Amino acid sequence: MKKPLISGVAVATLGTVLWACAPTAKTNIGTALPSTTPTAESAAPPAPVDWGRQADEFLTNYSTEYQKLYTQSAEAEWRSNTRIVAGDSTNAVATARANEAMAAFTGSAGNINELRQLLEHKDQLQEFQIKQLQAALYNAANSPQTIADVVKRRIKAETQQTEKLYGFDYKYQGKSVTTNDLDELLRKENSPQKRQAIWEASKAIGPTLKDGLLNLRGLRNETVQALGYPDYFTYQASDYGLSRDEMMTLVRQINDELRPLYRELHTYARYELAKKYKVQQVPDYLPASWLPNRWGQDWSAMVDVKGVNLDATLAKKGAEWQVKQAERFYQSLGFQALPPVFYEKSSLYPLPKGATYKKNNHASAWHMDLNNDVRSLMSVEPNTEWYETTHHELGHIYYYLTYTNPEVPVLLRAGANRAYHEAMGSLMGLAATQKPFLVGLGLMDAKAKTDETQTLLKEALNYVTFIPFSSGVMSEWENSFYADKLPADQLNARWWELVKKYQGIVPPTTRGEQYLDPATKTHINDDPAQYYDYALSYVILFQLHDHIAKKILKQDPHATNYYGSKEVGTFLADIMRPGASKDWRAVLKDKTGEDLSARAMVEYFQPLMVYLKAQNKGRKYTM
Ligand code: X8Z
Ligand code: ZN
Repeated sequence: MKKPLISGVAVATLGTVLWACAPTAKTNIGTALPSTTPTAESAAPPAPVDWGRQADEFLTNYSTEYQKLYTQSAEAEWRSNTRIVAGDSTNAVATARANEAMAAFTGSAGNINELRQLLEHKDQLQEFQIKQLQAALYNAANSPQTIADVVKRRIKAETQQTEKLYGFDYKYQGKSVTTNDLDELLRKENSPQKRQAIWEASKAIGPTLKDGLLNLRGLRNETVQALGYPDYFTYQASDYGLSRDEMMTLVRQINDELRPLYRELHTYARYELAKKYKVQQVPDYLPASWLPNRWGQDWSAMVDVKGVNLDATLAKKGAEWQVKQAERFYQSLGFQALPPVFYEKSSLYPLPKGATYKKNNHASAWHMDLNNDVRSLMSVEPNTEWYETTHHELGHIYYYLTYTNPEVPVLLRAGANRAYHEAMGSLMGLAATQKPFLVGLGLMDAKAKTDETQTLLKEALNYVTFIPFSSGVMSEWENSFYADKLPADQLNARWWELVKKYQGIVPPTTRGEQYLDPATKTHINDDPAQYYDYALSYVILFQLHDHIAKKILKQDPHATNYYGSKEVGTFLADIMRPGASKDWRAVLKDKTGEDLSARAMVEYFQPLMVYLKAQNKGRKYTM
């Protein structure tokens, strides 16, 4: 989840601050500026305004108040996401209040006016100041107090949607199940009939979220329109300095570049899964219930690589070991140990059976006070998926800790862009599954003969299959939903149209408008119009990995061992340390010599093309 303020799944994105509060949040910052127009009475011409000093004063005051309100909001959100009690509105009320206070401050007319005025004098300001002012103005657009009532309603609707989303009681075969249970069943079950029932159970939440989501679309769009953004999707894309069209062009290009490989994987999976489920007629499109993931975004559980059984190894080690091991990996690169607060206050594991409350079931990382209070919210179980997710979340945590330094002001404590924040930990997740790493840590027998092609296939079923989902289905649907005002009676039809077009997947039975399958993806509700972050993060991840393997470690990108390399740690920390104070394009160019491009990702999987083409020889291609 990307909570508003905890931005991005909890990544603190600058762009998501909301909240409006009572008059208490008023500060005098907005009135601190001297008038620029001399009055009739003034005898002497006014002294020239020192805009640089003015900006400094404003930013100092603003940042202090912002950090305080952000912290209060994060604490309230933390409670709302870790303790969901049916019928108890205590947390929801407290969260709404904290978020309103935040909104009243960040979106106050005084602050907006002053920010605009200061930004009119860019030529007299430093780059560093301009960036902070722009970040504050971006935040303001999410809660302009000129339409305080709309913002307030949006905050309330968001809190309610979160409670519905994570308070839902999933049922399979008459019993309550967790999303972890459903995921495990989808990875393991071999009967197509049972698979369909499991898949349908995982989609039962959709209709319960429909009214809330439609209401939120209106409120989110209306909120940002007050500051001149045409719609919420455009607003989110602007955080990258891109227009809506530019963002869509970028993600479509990424999708096109990976398409030939995806087409081979799709053909391969149709034939292999038909064999596995003993279905005579190979379907032209993959039934959604055949895939080992609720949305078909990760198919890696389809393949077991002989000699590697990571799941079995992890099962023996246990969930706690996984978190500690991920921390050790970061430490081996030179990062510090996690601060005690991380272990004291995080919520890392599933709730005990019989708990009387629920918690957010999607992984996230939180920068509670934009300082050293960092926490993660997960439901870690010992398996490969959570092993990677643990590395992913610690990537956010170490990003937070690294840009929390005196050189980076509070307003710029965010990723170079949101995708970088998502890329760091996913990169470490990839590195932590490569053979030399596993052998080095004794997680795999050094003498085990493993098939490199099968290993690469398993990776492709994880990383490549994700691209049509993220850059295609999710981004296109949210673009339609927010910017093109997709009619309320076409929400599910549009979703399945995109799923077929981009993923080549179809639902097991007709899914009419009584369902709302996109809403089963948590991000659609609580991390809106940002899912391309993940598509871009995979592209960046492979660019960083390619550089690390070839230039730093001098190893084959397919078989690396980052463990213990301080040079790798320095490389990553150098990207993290400036936070959002450097231009994201410049960072990539400086560090890898390349512009953003799927080149490295395509190159990494290229050896697989030959194998897949041979496997698919004589098979019917349908995409
Ligand atoms: O949502 C996430 C992270 C959030 S911090 C766990 N991811 C995407 C997803 O689960 O859909 C990571 C990769 C894709
Ligand atoms: Zn993340």
